[in-house]
Amino acid sequence: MDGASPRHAMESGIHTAASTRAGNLATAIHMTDPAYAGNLAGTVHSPGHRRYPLPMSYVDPQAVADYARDGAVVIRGCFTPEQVELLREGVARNLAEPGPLVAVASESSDTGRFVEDFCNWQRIPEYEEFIRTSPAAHIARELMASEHVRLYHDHLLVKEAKTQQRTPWHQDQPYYNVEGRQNVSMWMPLDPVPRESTLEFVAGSHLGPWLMPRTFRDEQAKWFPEGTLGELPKIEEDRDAFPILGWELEPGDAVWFHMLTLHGAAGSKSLRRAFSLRFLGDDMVHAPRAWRTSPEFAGLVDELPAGVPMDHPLFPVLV
Ligand SMILES: O=C(O)CCC(=O)C(=O)O
Repeated sequence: MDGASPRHAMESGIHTAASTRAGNLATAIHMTDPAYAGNLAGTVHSPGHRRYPLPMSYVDPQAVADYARDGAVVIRGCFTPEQVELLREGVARNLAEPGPLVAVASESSDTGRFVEDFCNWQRIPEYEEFIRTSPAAHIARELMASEHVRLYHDHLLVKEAKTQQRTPWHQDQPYYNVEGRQNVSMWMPLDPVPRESTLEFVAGSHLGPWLMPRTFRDEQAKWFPEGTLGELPKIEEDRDAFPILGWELEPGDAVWFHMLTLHGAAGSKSLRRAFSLRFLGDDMVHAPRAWRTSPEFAGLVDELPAGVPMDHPLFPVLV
């Protein structure tokens, strides 16, 4: 199903877009309530008594329900132009001074380039400011239905103009060194993204099995040994058979998806800078691997046993 949706908000701040293919509904939420920028949703006042603050809600309950059902949801306008600009500055700094995990995920013959970098928040001040001051962690908390939110890592994904390289369909969780159900990844573009090159999701795949992670360019099984996990279906060869969600996006919008949700993206005709944050909820624990994870957290296995929360300075609790 395509979740491409009109960008106008209805009075309630929620609009529902009919799917063009599979007939399911994809709901896009507009954060139009000015209260979201503050800390309190309101107060309860009973005569003669003090006012009790109500806990702030950053996310419409419909988005929380959609996330639980589909494993992916779009939240429109969740970040201000200033927050988008802050990240553009961070990305410029990151590209000028790449970190040790930087990688080019496209062929040298590509007419563009797909550049990724990971785990830079401690050295890129704009990233840390965004992580600590934007509503991202609060939104993550509500989507994960978690009391606390821990940062897992940041991930930069830049497709230069004319990049042909697809992001192959994959789940993120099998590449990682964590396990549990309460998690969410935020992916926000810093440039307008048309429907044809947006990040897409297979609705409901977060409820299914782990599938074999492979290298993007040559499909090698560098993580789980061959045969230990089922193979991904050939989604691109039979797109109509899958409930595919995807939304045209503007800077300030973000898509939020579960670490087990199958996702992928086409190449991009125009520059597509995307910044992603991965969040961990209460039930997420360390799952050391016998192989190099992506991203790798070198030496962590010596500091954090298996099965415990990711209680380490690399993974600060944000909320
Ligand atoms: O930006 C892309 O093309 C891919 C994004 C992705 O796979 C991810 O954020 O996990």
